Amino acid sequence: MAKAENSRIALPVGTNLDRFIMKNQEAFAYATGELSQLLRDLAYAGKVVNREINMAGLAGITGAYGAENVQGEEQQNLDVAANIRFSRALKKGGEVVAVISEEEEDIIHLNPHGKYIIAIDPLDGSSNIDVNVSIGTIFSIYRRKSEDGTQADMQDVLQPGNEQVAAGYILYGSSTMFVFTTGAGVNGFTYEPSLGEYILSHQDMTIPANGKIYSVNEGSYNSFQPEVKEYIEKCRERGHSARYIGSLVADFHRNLLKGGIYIYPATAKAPKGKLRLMYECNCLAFIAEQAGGMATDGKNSIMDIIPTELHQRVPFFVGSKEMVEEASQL
Ligand code: P6P
Repeated sequence: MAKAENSRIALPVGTNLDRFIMKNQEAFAYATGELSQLLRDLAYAGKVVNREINMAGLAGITGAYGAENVQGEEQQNLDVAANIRFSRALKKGGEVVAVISEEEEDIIHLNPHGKYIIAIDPLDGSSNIDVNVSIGTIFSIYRRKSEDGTQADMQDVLQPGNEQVAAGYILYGSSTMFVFTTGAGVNGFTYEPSLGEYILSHQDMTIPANGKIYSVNEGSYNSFQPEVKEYIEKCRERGHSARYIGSLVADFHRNLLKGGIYIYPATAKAPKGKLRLMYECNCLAFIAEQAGGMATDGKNSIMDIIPTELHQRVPFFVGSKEMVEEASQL
């Protein structure tokens, strides 16, 4: 179960990420040091991607790459660049036996002696890159199930969200933040570029039990199922604010801080929902639950879903516990 098997070690705001990971390492489930190194590798790749995003307009790397990913979505140059950066960092780190990525059709096999599996969306919301809207990296970490020294198999990569040992996101916004959990609460680190360090700025993040913000693309309202329409009507009657950035990590992060619900339901264009279970929904579901929130597919807990495909899509309801509960019981 992706429950807190760890004791929380409170460290002061201003602690850098390396020190935080080191001090908490003893508390990590399966504390072996490899998970610590893996988190550092992801954080490092995030620094490189952050620099490329900030320079994109000047370095001529915005815009479309000229190919589609396995989802049939037009890849942006920075999608491809981010995928390369994270894959290289994980390959070099040696802790990972395999990666599943939004940008790769099949499993990426790395070190046969690696203990961990990564599921990653290297750069979510990439259609917003050229208009300077916040975007993000989303990741999950699982322990391999198969024998050391072998190639990862589908049993390794198709694990339910409850098996995650860690999850996080990097938000490339007005400031860049690294937010993650290892099952002992959620902590947020703000990137200080002049130091090249992530600094603890949001300790033990908790999402308000209720909120007044709902995030959904109401342009698809006519194709929503009746219970989704019913919930949106309730939000409108209550005078809640509609806030939808079109970038999942940005919408999720705001709702985590202020309270609210993000919904990407089944629509006519996306009958199973648009978001991917393995490298978007499970990751944010783990963080939401660790922060006291909730995540469902509109009925059942996201992290209970037994995956059947690498790029499986699911409807996604995530955020304040009371809001997600109500929306999922209609
Ligand atoms: P729509 C971005 O493509 C994304 O995966 C999420 O970041 C975002 O919340 C959603 O899709 C936006 O999708 O259909 O509302 O444009």
